[in-house]
Amino acid sequence: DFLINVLEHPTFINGDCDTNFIDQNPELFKLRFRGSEEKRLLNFLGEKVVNETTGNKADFDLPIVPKVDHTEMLYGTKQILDEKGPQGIVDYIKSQDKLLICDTTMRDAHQSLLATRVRSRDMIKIARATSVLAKDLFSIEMWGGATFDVCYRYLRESPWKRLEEIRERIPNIMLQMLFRGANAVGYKNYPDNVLKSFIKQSANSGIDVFRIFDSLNWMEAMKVPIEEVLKQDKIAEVAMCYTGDILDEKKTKYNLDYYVKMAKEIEETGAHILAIKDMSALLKPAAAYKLISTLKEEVNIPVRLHTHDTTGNGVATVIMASLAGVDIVDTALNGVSGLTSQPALNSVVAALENTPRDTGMDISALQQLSDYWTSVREVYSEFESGLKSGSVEIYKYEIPGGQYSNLKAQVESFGLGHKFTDVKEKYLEANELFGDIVKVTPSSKVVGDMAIFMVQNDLDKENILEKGKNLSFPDSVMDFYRGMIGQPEGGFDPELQKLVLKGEEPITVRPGTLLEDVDFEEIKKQYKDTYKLELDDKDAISVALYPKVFKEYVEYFAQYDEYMRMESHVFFYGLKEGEAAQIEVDTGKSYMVKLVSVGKTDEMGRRPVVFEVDGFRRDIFIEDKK
Ligand code: 3PY
Ligand code: ZN
Repeated sequence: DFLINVLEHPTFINGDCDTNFIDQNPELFKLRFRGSEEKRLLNFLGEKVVNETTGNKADFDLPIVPKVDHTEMLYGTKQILDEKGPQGIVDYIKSQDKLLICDTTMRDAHQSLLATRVRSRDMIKIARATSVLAKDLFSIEMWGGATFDVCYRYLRESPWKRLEEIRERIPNIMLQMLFRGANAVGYKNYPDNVLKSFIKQSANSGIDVFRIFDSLNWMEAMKVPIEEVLKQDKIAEVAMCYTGDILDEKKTKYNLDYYVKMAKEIEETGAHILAIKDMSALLKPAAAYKLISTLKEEVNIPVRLHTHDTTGNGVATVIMASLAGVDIVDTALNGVSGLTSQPALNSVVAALENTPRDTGMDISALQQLSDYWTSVREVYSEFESGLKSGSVEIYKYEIPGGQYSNLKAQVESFGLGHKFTDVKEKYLEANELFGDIVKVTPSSKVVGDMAIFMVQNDLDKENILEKGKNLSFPDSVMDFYRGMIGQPEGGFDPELQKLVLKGEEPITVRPGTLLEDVDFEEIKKQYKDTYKLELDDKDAISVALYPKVFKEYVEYFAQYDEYMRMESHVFFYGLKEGEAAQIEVDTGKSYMVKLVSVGKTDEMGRRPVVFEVDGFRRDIFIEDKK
């Protein structure tokens, strides 16, 4: 039971169109499920109120969007890239004395603080103001990492639309994404044609800077994505993940020489920028100074620092990096900075005022943006991790920010909440067993899963070879030893590899060389046959990356519509009895909806919910699932 959008379009209904109209509006030929938009909206709200929030809703003030005058065309890094290409950007960076700033508010900050839950609505509303008030930003990180998955899975919105809508409103600043090398925006290796198509499409949809990393710092795994970004004439920023502590002479594996060697290998790939990716906030201020001053001597391409503030030392690390000559740093607007997020942007800008590395950015303009995000954050409080202060135990455990704030919940879900400290100790021990590996998505999950497994089965370094004979190890650990995540520095311990794989042969080549190309036309055909849906190239890529998640996303729309334009407090909490809100749905229509009352459960297990829509009473029933 489907409708084609064009049949409802006023221009089409009035007959005011020729075939150009159709060429210019391809979205009109998308199929969608039939049903009353209004009824679906009320069901969505009713479901929230009856089964999720049960009428408990705090009062939220709508975040205030600063008014800006944006009549003048702003000239920023995006124009440099478009006019002069990637080399133009490299030349621009090299010609600056000021410290260049990237704002991660729309990606890593909320991924690390708010379980990646910030909706496009809250970003799109502030995008225009950001393009003006933060016009001197080097780039804005707003895509990649976990955002892609979470958009479909939890927010029920399209990450592609997010990108395109933000691109439209921020025409002057480069947009940036985090790309997990062979894992793209997922957790496993994908075939080469998926990686290439994804990069090409992302570039077309608005991404200018691709930060590419590999979770084991394995250069081989990054080559295909690097080549594709270069081919697209976008910025290839290649990262080395920072692990260990270069100040500690007892730690010999990831020492200064290791990073210098890797930096040179990165430069040789043709990368435009070298990034130090300090996902676990291990880079101490003095180490940052030492590492960056050395890299500035050893490589010619610009150097960027990405760090987190998990230990509370983040701003100090950024300032020391700046003194050592780092070109660009990642920070987040103060309202969403600190703890497992990035160091504070406004604080860094203020600290450097009237120094040789003055960023030139306007403190009071940035304050308005930060205030906006402080009030947005209120709506997402249920996704906060509960961490209240920085913690230096992270130097010992080397757990990345996002995993650190999630691990407790994961451990609790196994009924091991009381053993959280043991799990952290086992994380350390598991890492040692693996030969001290880089830990970042997805390799950090291997170590985390192994740590929990060791606690569950009373395993330690001494008994694992004996006890492990009769155990089947977690999938992620199996994949690691199979070589499906790549090859770690120093190789695998052969004894452990045998123990885990129990006779299965591991691979030593890049997994992508063994994976068959995905057939995008076949994906489109399947969706047409099963759902009567015409997928575009972007959707087909999403299916290749997340087959199950995308299928659930599509099936969700049998019941509801996409509510990307709905305010977040309504999206997450519905309405309170007596509360009214103007609700815009994605077809562009808008309804004034008031929740009048929620009645008692009847003999059929349903609760009557009464609304008023544009002044008319509407009664629906919602099954009480509690
Ligand atoms: C991600 O892969 O999502 C990260 O942010 C890694 O640090
Ligand atoms: Zn990060």
